[in-house]
Amino acid sequence: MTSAPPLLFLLSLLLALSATQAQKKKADNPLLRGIQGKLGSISTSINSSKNHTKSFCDRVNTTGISKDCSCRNGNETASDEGPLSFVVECERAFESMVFNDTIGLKLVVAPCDQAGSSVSFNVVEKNHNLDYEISGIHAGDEVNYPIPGVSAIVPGIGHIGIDVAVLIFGNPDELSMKVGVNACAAVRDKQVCASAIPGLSRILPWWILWGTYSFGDICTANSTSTAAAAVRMGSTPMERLAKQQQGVISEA
Ligand SMILES: *[C@@H]1O[C@H](CO)[C@@H](O)[C@H](O)[C@H]1NC(C)=O
Ligand SMILES: *[C@@H]1O[C@H](CO)[C@@H](O)[C@H](O)[C@H]1NC(C)=O
Ligand SMILES: *[C@@H]1O[C@H](CO)[C@@H](O)[C@H](O)[C@H]1NC(C)=O
Ligand SMILES: *[C@@H]1O[C@H](CO)[C@@H](O)[C@H](O)[C@H]1NC(C)=O
Ligand SMILES: *[C@@H]1O[C@H](CO)[C@@H](O)[C@H](O)[C@H]1NC(C)=O
Ligand SMILES: *[C@H]1O[C@H](CO)[C@@H](O)[C@H](O)[C@H]1NC(C)=O
Repeated sequence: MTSAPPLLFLLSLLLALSATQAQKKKADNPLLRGIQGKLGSISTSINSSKNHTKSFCDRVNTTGISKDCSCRNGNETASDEGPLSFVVECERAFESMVFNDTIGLKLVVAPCDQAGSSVSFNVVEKNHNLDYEISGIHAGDEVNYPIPGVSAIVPGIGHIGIDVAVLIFGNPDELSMKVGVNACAAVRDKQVCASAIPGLSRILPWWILWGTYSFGDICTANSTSTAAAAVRMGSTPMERLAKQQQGVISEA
């Protein structure tokens, strides 16, 4: 019976080890990593000695991207993009009683933009044949852009405008993004968004891209040293992070 305590000890050690393994596994989940990054513990998952052969889309594909979307790396020949950009194109048909429409969203992301990482979008809406574009949204911004004239009709609330929600903050080394389509309304002086609105929560928000990325190595490898230095100056305003944690855009 004298061997029992060491055995117990070994057993508990094993249990403790497997618990640590489980935690590690959880932290390695790219989706969780993206969300954790958004909530503040960004730097933990960033390893600057990344595989330099991975393109923007290789990295975006393995983080959060909607199955309604495809990613392609920008190139010299296309007019609306440069080689140091990537394009995410998405489409979804919302066949719902409260919102029956098809929305297409094209996102052009320029992580290495010298004025700070930036994004442009183009939204296409089917029912009204609308084609609407916003460009030059820079890191540090968190904005809901109403899609003109497009709304859901929710019983008890009425018309709720449909927005393109764009959050982008950080720099090419640690760029956090969350982009999609959402709908928010003021109800009794409080801003409520789709996920808290019965009937609408089943279809919106439609997040198309979310995550924290490290693109700095691509920017550096493809620019002069001065340009790379300028890129790094598009830094992270931490007030934004705090604001964003309470903001409408941060809801899941
Ligand atoms: C970063 O990744 C490389 C290889 O992928 C690894 O050798 C290195 O130890 C990592 N560094 C840190 C700080 O995690
Ligand atoms: C880097 O990524 C490429 C393509 O994804 C892969 O073929 C290659 O093996 C990777 N290299 C390392 C060292 O991980
Ligand atoms: C450049 O992008 C366009 C799409 O915008 C694509 O048709 C073309 O094949 C691309 N060229 C290269 C060399 O990848
Ligand atoms: C949505 O609209 C299409 C025609 O535009 C119609 O056929 C379909 O029944 C509608 N769906 C709902 C849920 O209202
Ligand atoms: C960056 O430069 C490297 C080597 O100069 C090249 O292989 C790679 O395709 C470039 N990446 C982009 C996005 O242009
Ligand atoms: C993601 O990146 C490109 C662009 O969509 C695509 O060709 C590829 O199949 C996707 N998946 C990857 C790289 O795993």
